[in-house]
Amino acid sequence: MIGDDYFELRSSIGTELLALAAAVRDHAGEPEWLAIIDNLIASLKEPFVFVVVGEVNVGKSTFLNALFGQEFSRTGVMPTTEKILFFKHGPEHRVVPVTPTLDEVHVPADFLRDFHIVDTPGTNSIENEHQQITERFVPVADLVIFVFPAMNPWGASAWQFLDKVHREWMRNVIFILQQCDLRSPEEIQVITDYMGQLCRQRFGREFPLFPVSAKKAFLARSSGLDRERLLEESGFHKLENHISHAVQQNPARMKKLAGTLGLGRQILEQLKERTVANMRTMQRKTALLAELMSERDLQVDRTLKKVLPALDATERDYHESVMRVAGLASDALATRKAFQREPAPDEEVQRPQSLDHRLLQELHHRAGDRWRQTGLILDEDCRQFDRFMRAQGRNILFMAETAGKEGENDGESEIRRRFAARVDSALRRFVIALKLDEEIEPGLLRARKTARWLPRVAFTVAGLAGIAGWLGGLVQAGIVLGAGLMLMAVVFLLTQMRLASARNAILDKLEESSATLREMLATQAREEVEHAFARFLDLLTPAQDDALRREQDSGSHVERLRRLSESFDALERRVSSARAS
Ligand SMILES: Nc1nc2c(ncn2[C@@H]2O[C@H](COP(=O)(O)OP(=O)(O)OP(=O)(O)O)[C@@H](O)[C@H]2O)c(=O)[nH]1
Ligand SMILES: [Mg+2]
Repeated sequence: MIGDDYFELRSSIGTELLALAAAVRDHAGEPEWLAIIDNLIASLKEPFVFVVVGEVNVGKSTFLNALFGQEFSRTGVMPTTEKILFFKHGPEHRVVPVTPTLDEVHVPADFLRDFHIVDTPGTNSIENEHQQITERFVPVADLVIFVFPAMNPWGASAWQFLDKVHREWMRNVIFILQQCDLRSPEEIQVITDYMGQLCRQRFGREFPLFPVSAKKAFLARSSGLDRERLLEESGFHKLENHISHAVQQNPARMKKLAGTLGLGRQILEQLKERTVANMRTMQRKTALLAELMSERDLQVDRTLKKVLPALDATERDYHESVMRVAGLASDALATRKAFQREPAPDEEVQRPQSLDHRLLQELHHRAGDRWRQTGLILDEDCRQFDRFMRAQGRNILFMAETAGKEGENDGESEIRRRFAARVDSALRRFVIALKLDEEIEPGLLRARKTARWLPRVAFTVAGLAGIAGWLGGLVQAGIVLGAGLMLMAVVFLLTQMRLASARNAILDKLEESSATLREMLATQAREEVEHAFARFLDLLTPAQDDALRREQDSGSHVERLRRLSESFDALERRVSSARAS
């Protein structure tokens, strides 16, 4: 097909412009850019205009039909084309009269999308229309085809018409010597030589001249019989090459393609710039988020370190509290308690003060402020990190208006409240787990059991001493009394030992639990610090995921535009080499 290379190049440019439009849409480019690209794509479709001129019945219409391989223009032995016919593509065959001398003919033939064909009546029959053709169609024509009949190419009207063609448009003119099958090759040679000479004389230049037989070419194309030979003889090969070349090298068209590419390139570069800037922003964002993440971790460590002094001090507080509680335990397990009368089950007794309660009180009293202070530190650290994060992320993670905004700042903060409550509950859990009060009762019970032997022993000793005195005299009684007193002393000591072991058990437990308390408080504090700083993770993690995804996306956008840019490079090279040749 005529101008295949050109149309291939043009459609490649169209494809890349479509790809560019898609990229503009996907990468949120300016709407004006899309409008420009749409216009460029539409203007690419602007068809070539071929105008055919010649005398009546020289085979102009046959030539056009042969050139495009379709019988779209009527031909005949009698003068056939009576008006100027402007052929263009349309969904169905339709003739639209435009002026009394011009019809627009819509034909559903594909080649008419790329070519608009102006077929004219013979120059000798249309004196009046000459002006219309020369003024209206020749200036817009990409190719003006003058058809001369081989039997008589010297008819005056065609040559006169040529005189009227403005010099400027002459470069688009080609000569066709039609119906060459009616002449011998030698005659054709003589005619073409002479036509060349005539042109030089009349116009000071020659026009590309092609002796052809449209009849043979049309036969070759329509019947397909003996195709190659007929085509060869028709002279169309050379002619078509020339027209293709003319289409391909058409300076105005090439300039237009170059211009189209240039405009597309400008949009592409702007889009690229924007996308690269976007990618850089995303890279900065992910880097900043990574930095904030690790800074957050570091801050957690720093805040945890600030908890250490409170832990150390609480250990000391605990030891002091233990002293107090130990005193209370000693009271509860005092010797006299073992020898007191055991209360009846339903009797109202003043219960000894709870060691658990006392220990908790002591711990609250001593360590309460310290932990409130620690809560304050945690709260302040969180606020500080919040400020730091917002300042660092200003305009990148946070819009300017929210960048300065902190979390709520009113009264006792949630962090402090929660921290105090959790530390308190840790202390409670610790004390409850000690079960100090539960140790007292069994210890006392054991001591009482032992103590209960004392009156029995006393009674027995008194009885035995009486009997010994009555039977053996005073000495015997004295011995029994002495032994009895010793036995009582043993019971007394045993009771005291029982009490002491209960007390010691409590004291040991208290002393040993120091590490447990520290561990429980440390765990709780760590949990609280991590919980308090987790709010930043809630903010930073999704932001980081999002930024990473966007960074990847913008990376692939940049890559996509880079590939598009390469395609533009290749097309620009093709256009400039076509323009250069
Ligand atoms: N032998 C021969 N006859 C041809 C050739 N081309 C066209 N003809 C004949 O010439 C006659 C006129 O052909 P058309 O194509 O209608 O000529 P035209 O120049 O369009 O005529 P108008 O529209 O009337 O000006 C027809 O009978 C064709 O068959 C050719 O290459 N060789
Ligand atoms: Mg005709």
